[in-house]
Amino acid sequence: MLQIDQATDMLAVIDVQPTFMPGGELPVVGGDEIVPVINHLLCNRFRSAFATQDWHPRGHLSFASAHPGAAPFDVVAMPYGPQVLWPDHAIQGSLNAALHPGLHQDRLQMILRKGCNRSIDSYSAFSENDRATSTGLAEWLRARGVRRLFFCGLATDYCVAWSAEDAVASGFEAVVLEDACRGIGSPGPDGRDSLTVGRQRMIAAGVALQDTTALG
Ligand code: VGL
Ligand code: ZN
Repeated sequence: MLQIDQATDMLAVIDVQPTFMPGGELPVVGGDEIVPVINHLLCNRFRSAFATQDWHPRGHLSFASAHPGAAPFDVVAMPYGPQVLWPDHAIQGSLNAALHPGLHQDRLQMILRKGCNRSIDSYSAFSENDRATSTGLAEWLRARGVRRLFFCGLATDYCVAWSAEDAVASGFEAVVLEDACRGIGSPGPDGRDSLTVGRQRMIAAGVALQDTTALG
């Protein structure tokens, strides 16, 4: 059992947006199923929570459409390293980029928008994919006395995994609540899908993988 300490624990709700759900531009299988699970955490478990929102301008360089001849899920070399290309998604101001309308937003103390820079993707809530541009989240959390983050949302293998790894790198404890997340699971060059790779990376980084049933 994991006992929640309301003074130092916070729930991190990652990219719970229709753009990542069935019917959206970059659908994650079962992405809509986690909304009631997360609402239960927001309303009955955690007193403190924040959310992130993927928030891209049109023509964002993580979009395959911005690279002539490329297709979604191709990998290209960017100045900051390899970048998976995606269908156009999370367009600033579009209906599908809003937080899911059923999410209990009244419980959120802060909403962080990321991926606004046209030339750099930002999976992590802490820093853009160039690893150089901080979002300021670590300082915001420290100012509030947060020591441990519990992650839920989309997608397990991208924005959740990168955020949880960066949380540990920034000195926080990180727990990913896997049944409150769904993953993309895109096939990799070595035959291992991104969900397998992401879980192994998180474990190696010191992130705890748990289910919501472990919460006391
Ligand atoms: C995400 C791919 C591209 C995510 C965002 O929220 O995991 N994945 N943009
Ligand atoms: Zn994105």
